[in-house]
Amino acid sequence: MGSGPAIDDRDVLLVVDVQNDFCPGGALPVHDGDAVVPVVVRLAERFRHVVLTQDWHPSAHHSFASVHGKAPYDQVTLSYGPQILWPDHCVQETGGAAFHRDLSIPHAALVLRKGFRREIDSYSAFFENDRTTPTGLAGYLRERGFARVVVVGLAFDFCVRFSAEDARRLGFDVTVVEDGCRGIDVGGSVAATRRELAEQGVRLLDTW
Ligand code: VGL
Ligand code: ZN
Repeated sequence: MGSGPAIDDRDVLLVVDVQNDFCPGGALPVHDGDAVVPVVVRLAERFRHVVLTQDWHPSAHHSFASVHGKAPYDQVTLSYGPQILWPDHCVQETGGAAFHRDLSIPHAALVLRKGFRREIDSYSAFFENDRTTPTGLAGYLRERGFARVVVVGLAFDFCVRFSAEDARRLGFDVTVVEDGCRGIDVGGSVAATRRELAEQGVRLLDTW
């Protein structure tokens, strides 16, 4: 316990999308996704400041393959660019959109929902997939005076990746803790994520 760098009051833990649909048995299961839960809970106990994100789609969301009559994991071009199509997942107020039942982080201060506009997906906790429409999280973190963002959750190669990259671009010091993440790995996306994060100056730790 407590083996990683010291945690101080300017650090915030960002817990991305630890929801039933991304866990085994869910609609868009990430291999071993539920294995992050005990890791994230223990890590969160050591942070004073924690923010959770929740993927939160209306039915017939445009990231759903079913809407386009296509197969999951096909790609299409939407108004804002390429979009991978997913099985219907994290539909608002369904059990699949709920946090994993063992994700117990009572002191989390903010739950940020994303992906709630039907026409646009939102992998990042900071911007929708047009990369310009803000969620407001950057303003929240700045106003609270946080300097370092530590990112864990699901999926490593999508929502964790986009959130970490945007946080870095916005000027935060960013660390991703890999044993608190699992990936989907579409066409080598896990390896590409590791490379890309390192290139952008995001620190990757195996564990903390
Ligand atoms: C995610 C695909 C679709 C994620 C969300 O949380 O990484 N991936 N929606
Ligand atoms: Zn989604």
